[in-house]
This record gives sequence, C-alpha cells and structure tokens, in this order.
Amino acid sequence: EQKTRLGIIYGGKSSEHEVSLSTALAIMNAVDKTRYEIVPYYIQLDGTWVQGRSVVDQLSSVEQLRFSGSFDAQPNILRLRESIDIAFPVIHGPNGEDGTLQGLLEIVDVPYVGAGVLGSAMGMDKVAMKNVFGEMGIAQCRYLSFFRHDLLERIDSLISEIESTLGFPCFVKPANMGSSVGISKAKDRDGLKAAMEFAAQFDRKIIIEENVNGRELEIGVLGNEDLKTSVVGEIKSGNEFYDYEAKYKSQSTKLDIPAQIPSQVVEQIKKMAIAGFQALDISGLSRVDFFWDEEKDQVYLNEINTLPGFTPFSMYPMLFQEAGISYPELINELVDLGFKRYEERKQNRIAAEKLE
Ligand code: G1L
Repeated sequence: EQKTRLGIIYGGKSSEHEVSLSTALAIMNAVDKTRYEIVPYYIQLDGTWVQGRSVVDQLSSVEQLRFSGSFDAQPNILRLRESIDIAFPVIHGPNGEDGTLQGLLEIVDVPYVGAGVLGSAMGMDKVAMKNVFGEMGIAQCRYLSFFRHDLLERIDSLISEIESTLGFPCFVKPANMGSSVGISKAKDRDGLKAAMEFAAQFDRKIIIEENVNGRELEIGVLGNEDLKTSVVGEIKSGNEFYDYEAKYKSQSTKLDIPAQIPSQVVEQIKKMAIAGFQALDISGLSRVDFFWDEEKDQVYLNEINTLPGFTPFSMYPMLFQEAGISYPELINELVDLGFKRYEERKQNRIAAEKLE
C-alpha cells in the first residue's frame, strides 16, 4: 500500500519559530513511518520556504530541520499537491496574521490538518473571538480593545474608560494570539499607559482584560462535527501570571491532570468548550482555556487556541493521553480529520443549475 505523504510545515516569520521547530521534531519522531512519508517544509525566519528530503530516521536535534547544508530546494508552492497528500501546519502564519497559510493551502487544493481559514483567523484574534463569545452568551471576563492609532488620538480618554469599566489590575495584550510577547499586567494609570504603548509595538490591535481571580483550567476538543472532549487540566503557576516566560521556561508551572474539581464544573467546561469551538467554526482541534472563580462558582471562557502547544509534554496531548488517546494516535486522528474536512468541503455545489 502507498504511504500517505505528510507535508510538515514549520518555522515561520514568528516569535514562536523555535517552538515550532521543536514541535515539528516531536511530531516527526512520533509519526508512524510505515504509514506516512514525511516531507519537511522549513519556513526560514526571513520567510523563505525550503523543502527537505523525506525524513526516514529518528531525529535527534532541531538543527537537522534547518537544512543548513547545500542541498534542498525551494519548493514550487503552486504545485504542492504533486509532492504531498496532506499538509500539517506546525506554525503561526507569516507574522501571525492567521488563516493565511490555510488560505494558501485552500488555493492550491491541498488538504490540511486543523482549523480552516475562518476558524484559524478567529482563533488568532482575541478581540474577534471574544466578540463572538459575547454574541453567543458565553460567560467571559470584561474587556475593551483599541487600535494602535488610537494611542495618538485619545490615549487619556481610553485610560479613563479602562479604569472605570475594568479597574486595576488589568491585563494588556496584543490581540493577535501569535504574539505571546507584549503582554503586561497594569496596576495603575501610569503602568497602564506604558503597557498599552508596549503592546502596540507587537500588534495594531490591543485588548485589555479585567483581572479574574480564578483557577486556570483547560480542556482539549478533537473533531470536526462530532466532537470529543478530553479530561480537564489545571495550570498551577508560581509566577504572577502565566506569561511567555512562565509558559515556556518556568520550572514553577505545574500541570495537574486531571484537575481536582467538582464534576459539575467539568460538565460546564465541556459544554462551554464545545459551544466556543462551534461558534468560531473550528475544525480538527483546539485547547479551550477557562477561569473558575471558586467563591462565586463562576466559569469564564478565557480563550480558544487552534494551535496549542503540541509536544508530547504539552497540555493538549497530555489531556488526551489521560483520556486514552496516545500522542501518535492523536496525530493519526488529526490527519484523518483533515482528509474528512477536505472531502466535506468538496461536496459544496459550485454552480446552481435551475431547479424548475
Ligand atoms: F496540526 C495540528 F495538529 F493541528 C497542530 C499544529 C500546530 C496542533 C498544534 C500546533 N502548534 C503549533 O504549531 C505551535 C504551538 C508550535 C505554534 Cl508555533
């Protein structure tokens, strides 16, 4: 039987370039190579695509994924279909404006793993995402947003509005989820101003979120139409908040899987996760993050991540491991879901012949 050619796309013009490389390495090492042929595509920091030779052996270092030798060609992306059967994007799109890589794959008619153009774009923009959750009546924290150009025109009135509607402390973040940099906690008006200017260096759209006192709980969702949920996990962070440093470097962050919480909280989280997944028109997978305010017994949806951390030791794979799906099985399942989504979309009619 012919092997399925799996095009793994990694690297990228992104602050998470290195994370992408180590994730791609873990995926390549875990993939069942009797079933799949792995075709690597490395997007360098400057945006250039490099296609490597098929990966047949276990890899020991991410350096092997950079193709620093003299071989390996620049692929003709318009003819990507001739080289692979399905793409596995392990990447945030160019500069994190997402859905873009998915759009490219749609145009060249290559099936791919994970969310489509809309779901990826929605999952990447915290403001767009929260506006939809609000419309759907999904409980979430209060927030405000502004554009970079607002800073020149009305920073003082913005600060007053934030102070009166959200209060201190509050969190200031670039709206784009691709940027886990540029985030700060503001404790007063001066700190807020600095935080707003800092965040505006990373994105033209900024979100300010109220502080929620609650336990940080996360769940995995897997599927296209028929959705599976994982167990719930808890992040126990020693740091002041779960920022870029804490996320990738801190030793003090612990994952508690499954979280020690009442079953009715688990049930509520499952329902809200599925509602959020469907509201954003996601397919394949996502990790849905919550706060649970134990005193008020209130669960808030915080955000949905269509590209969650995805090494065998990241929250999402560990949540499904606990639910009985191993890392290699998870990859197989995601590939199958990618093909199914492609077939489903092929069924759309293009022309409308008259019915009469
Ligand atoms: F393809 C999947 F499975 F949908 C997928 C792809 C990529 C899941 C998770 C990720 N994660 C990442 O690419 C990243 C966290 C390394 C972003 Cl740079």
